[in-house]
Amino acid sequence: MKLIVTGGAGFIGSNFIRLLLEKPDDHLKLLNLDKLTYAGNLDNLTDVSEDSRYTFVKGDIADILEMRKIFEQFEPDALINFAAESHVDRSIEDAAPFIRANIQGTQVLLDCAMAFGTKRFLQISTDEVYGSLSESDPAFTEKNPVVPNSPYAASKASADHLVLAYHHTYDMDVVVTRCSNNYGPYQFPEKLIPLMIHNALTDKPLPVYGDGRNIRDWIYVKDHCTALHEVLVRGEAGRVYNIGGDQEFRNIEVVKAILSIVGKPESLIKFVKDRPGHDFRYAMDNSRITGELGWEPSVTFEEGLEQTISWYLSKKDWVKKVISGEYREYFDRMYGDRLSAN
Ligand code: NAD
Ligand code: TDX
Repeated sequence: MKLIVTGGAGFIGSNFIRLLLEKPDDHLKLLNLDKLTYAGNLDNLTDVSEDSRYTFVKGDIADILEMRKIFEQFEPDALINFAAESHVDRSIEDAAPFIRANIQGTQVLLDCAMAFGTKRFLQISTDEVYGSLSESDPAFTEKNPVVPNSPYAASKASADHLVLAYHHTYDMDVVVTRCSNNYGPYQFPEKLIPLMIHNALTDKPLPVYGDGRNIRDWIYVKDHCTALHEVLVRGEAGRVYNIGGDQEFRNIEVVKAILSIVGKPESLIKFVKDRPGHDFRYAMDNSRITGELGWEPSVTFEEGLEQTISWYLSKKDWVKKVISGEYREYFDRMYGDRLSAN
């Protein structure tokens, strides 16, 4: 199979590529297509870069001319679209890059897939398209309405609608997955878990938004990747599959668990100004993927968090490299006032 993986230099995409290349499949040809934004990092894939089944091409999924050339040359059988602007806080600062990458980029890929006869299109989406739950609401099923709240979530929801519309209108073989919060190796330290690990290890304040009672459903990235492989190979065309870890925790519980594992005091926790429009709770009902494809999450939050912290401890150079330059400016913009105002 010839497979294009867009956004393969990011957190989940690089974990997915590693999972595929670990399988002894001589028929696989994998093209990693990534723009290498601040979140894309080829160091995430140094261990597989010499694999003869793997190629990397730098490109912007929203650039139709570039994309047409790549499709023409590679002639993919399938495409899995991870490429996106993925951080909610950045979308609140400036929505424009999210509209371009997440919506326009998806439209360009769909048009190329249609024009060049790509047989399967897997769109990686998120639980955030369903909006927010209260404490007592049942978890999201695929039948929940799509009511996104942040510019990021709205851009992902738009892309989902486009992908499903191409199935309805042109009978394209598409599948959409919506996953809960991922954590694990190679996650950029702007998201909650890697940021808190990094700050705890370097004795910096841990900025918890609002009162820290917001709830997320955490999934270890490798479990997400095994689910994606099942959906890619066996998912039904035109269908949406929810993927979750069945591990709901309040942010403050997550932060305290990290401090306890690394042996740092809770006095490092700093409650800061809340995220505007902050969704209270996400939770995923996995019954469809479990019932139809037999997939289940296998890593508990305790195991996954221990493994993730060990990984960050063993990859201090990786962290050092990714938090230089643009990251520092972002951190000052995002947290400078918040941390000094409290
Ligand atoms: P990430 O930010 O780590 O990686 C995104 C990758 O996309 C980067 O390598 C970046 O360079 C690339 N990219 C961005 N714009 C591009 C463009 N225009 N053209 C080509 N490449 C581009 O994100 P992630 O956390 O790995 O998320 C991957 C996907 O999974 C995203 O679509 C995200 O919405 C979705 N998702 C993420 C989570 C999560 O918890 N991280 C949960 C559910 C769904
Ligand atoms: O410094 C912080 N302090 C804090 O309290 C950060 C970065 C986050 N938080 C809170 C906000 C959220 O309630 O932690 C929770 C998790 O925040 P993020 O890691 O930014 O994730 P979230 O906004 O939940 O979105 C994530 O899950 C769905 C991913 O970033 C998305 O790409 C994915 O689609």
